[in-house]
Amino acid sequence: MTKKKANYGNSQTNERKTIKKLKRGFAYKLFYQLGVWTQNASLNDYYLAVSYTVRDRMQQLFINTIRAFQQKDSKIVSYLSAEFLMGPHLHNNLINLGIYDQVAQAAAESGLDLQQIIDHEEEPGLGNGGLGRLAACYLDSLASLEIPAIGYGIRYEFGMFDQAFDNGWQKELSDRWLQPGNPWEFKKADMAVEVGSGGYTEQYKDDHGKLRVRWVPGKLVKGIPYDTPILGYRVNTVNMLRLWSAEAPKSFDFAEFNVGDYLGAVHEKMLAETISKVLYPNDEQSHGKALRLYQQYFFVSCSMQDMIRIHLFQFENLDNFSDKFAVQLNDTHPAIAVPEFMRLLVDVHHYDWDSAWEIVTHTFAYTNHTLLPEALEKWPVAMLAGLLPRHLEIIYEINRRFLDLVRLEYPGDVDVVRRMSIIDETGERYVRMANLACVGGHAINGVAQLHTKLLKEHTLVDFHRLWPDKLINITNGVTPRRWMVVSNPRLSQLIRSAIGEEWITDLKKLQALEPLAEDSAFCEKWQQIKFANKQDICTMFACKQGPNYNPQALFDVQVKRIHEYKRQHLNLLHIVTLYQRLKNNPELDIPPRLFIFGGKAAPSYFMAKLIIKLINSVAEVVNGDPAVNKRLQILFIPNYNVQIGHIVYPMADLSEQISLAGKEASGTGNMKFAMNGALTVGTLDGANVEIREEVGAENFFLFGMNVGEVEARRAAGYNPQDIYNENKELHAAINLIATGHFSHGDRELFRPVIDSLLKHDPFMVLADYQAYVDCQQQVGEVFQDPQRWTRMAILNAARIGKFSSDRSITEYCRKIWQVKPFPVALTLQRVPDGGIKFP
Ligand code: B1H
Repeated sequence: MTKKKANYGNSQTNERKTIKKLKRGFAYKLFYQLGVWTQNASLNDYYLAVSYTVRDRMQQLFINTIRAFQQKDSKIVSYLSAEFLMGPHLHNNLINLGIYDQVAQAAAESGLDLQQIIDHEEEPGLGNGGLGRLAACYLDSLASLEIPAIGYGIRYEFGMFDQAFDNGWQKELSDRWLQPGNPWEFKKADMAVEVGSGGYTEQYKDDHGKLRVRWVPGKLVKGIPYDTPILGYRVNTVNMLRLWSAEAPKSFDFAEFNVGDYLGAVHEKMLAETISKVLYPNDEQSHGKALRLYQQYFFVSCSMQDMIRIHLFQFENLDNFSDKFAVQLNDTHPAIAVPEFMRLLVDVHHYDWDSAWEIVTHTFAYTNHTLLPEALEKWPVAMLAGLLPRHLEIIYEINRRFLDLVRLEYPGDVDVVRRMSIIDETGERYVRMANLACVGGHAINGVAQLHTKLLKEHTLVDFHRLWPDKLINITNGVTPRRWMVVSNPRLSQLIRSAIGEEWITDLKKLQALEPLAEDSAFCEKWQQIKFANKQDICTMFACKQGPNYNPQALFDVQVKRIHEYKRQHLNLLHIVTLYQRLKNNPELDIPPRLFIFGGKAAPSYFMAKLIIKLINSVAEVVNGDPAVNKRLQILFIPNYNVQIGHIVYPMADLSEQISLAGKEASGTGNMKFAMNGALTVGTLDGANVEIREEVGAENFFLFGMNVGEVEARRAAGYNPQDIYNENKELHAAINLIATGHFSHGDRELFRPVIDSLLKHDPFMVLADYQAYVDCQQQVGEVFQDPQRWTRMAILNAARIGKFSSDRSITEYCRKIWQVKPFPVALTLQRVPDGGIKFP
């Protein structure tokens, strides 16, 4: 298919011209926009100058896409998410625009190093982990598939904290991502909207004498949109990420000022701005935090008002709203959108309840991302009553009508009514956000086959019984643009030279690599690339205690949030086991291994922080012990984020996906590793199940209990102490930690970890220990046969096509959103030299 595309320098004859223009662009931006000249310019100035120059080249596409949104026959996907973990923009935009080489050349001719400039970018870390990163991958795929889409979220002034280590303990530092200036966003001050809080509701008669309800908020804040263009890969579509920032409304502080309370007004202003100040750094629910609830309401209200404005720009009323917008709720964090849209329709636009409900339920769909009961959101009724009194009334009315339906369906069954109610009345009363989201939308989806199955059987079993077609599966995916082309240029180039470029937008095409797994010349190149990627990381991080890291070693990597269910401590028990084996038998024939960890712990999660300290403590002893440190080393990379992910996935040999079966909804790191030719050691959890199906059981290191076995084991009365007593190596490994070998003799330091494992072991680390250690033995043996290992690695990459986010988004479009690609025609040209005539 040939499309008319914006042509920035991808034809030979234009090449020199483009480079010249780029060079002029850098100088121009430096001089006019940043107000500096080369002698005084800092690296940040150069970064900004280059980024502004690149951004200019996206503008024509961006403005044309926004005009396309305004066409009546285009349907827009609105992705509502409290998190967007975008990662750095510059490199990605260069790749998607197709001007990387020209910009690198122009930079070099200007005396600049493009790589250094790319590395300088402070990434927008507006997410905790998988959920936020998934939103970012989906925005990339939506644009690349030419689906009109807006990502709506919060412009946190402080994103995810920066992690440092202080004597092995995690220290949190504030993330000042906006300080160097953000060249990618456009502030749209005149598109601000107002959002209320508190106050009361009242009845009144409208002009026709009809009795209505309205909310009289006690306070108002202003939401200011900041728009970031989201470029598709080599297409004309440039979608929009619209993030809301909170400010005090002018009228408000003037009112205070007039009565003389200037400081009071400033204080109010500060309070208003607190709303979008900081991302909550938990990968679970932040129980009972009113500010968190208000953050959710704030961005949801701004976004719904924004969509209504866009809609009314084209249509007379909101009757056909759900033909124009498909609104996806990324977990329950934006679920307050359901009562908010009802309020806007009924109270503000004067729809009757039933018509409004029809519009609402045709508009929303909800993605569930977790089975962990502690992560299911619920808000105290009392808190809602104070903050959002009208919404609480609306929730009650939604619930009343819904429970009538439940009673009709299951006459006399009071238990089912109690379970399905949006209000939890078992103790203190709560609003259950998952129930609200299930009732308020037309589709619910899980994020991997196993996850969806468990939702149907457990977490959402009643909803599935009531509406058997509503709950569906859409397995997660990740974008190959960022996770291969941007982050692994060496491998991408090899694949390109072997099978062309189509795989970048059609990942199943990687299948063409399969026969090359038998081609020794190709395998050798593959190995060289992995080796070069590994060397990079050895150069980047010097070992503090022992010899430098060895690029020949097996790079065994676990990067993800630190959480007991993800079982970093199982990995650690294996390390301690190998350490003991080597101490007892220096002749042991095992390949050298470098264990790499990365990940942050929620600041209030004591056990996760202690596990970080434990890993760092074991690292100190192992790396510093000349008896083992040629064959065993540990590297905990601090501050794991998207940027570090770019380095980590391409150099991994082994991907650790070892959560207890039934706990990880999907996982997405597992996909990124396999794409880059790492083999997985993993349980039958989340998307591991499907990855194994795709790559073949013989190319996947499986261990541990499956969900059924976990349940049976627990039902039979799980006692971790028995395993500890019976398993000699495990016993010794635990004792080594407990007796202070890794804590300078301190037997108390790690006692909470040991106690948890021996007394409760909620994530059954001990039950899976032996299977894991045995499986790792097999991993080591296969690694000692490089030909075999490489073949398996190539087959992993060749068969990973299913896990492209393009496939996920295509499914969302077809099964939930009912939207089709809407290619953007370049009707608006770039600003002509002679200027433009204003209307
Ligand atoms: C996932 C979250 C999450 N599931 C609450 N749930 C949060 C919940 O700030 N909060 O309150 C933040 C995040 N994140 C992850 O979603 C799953 O654990 C992964 O398995 C999954 O791959 C990812 C994307 O679907």
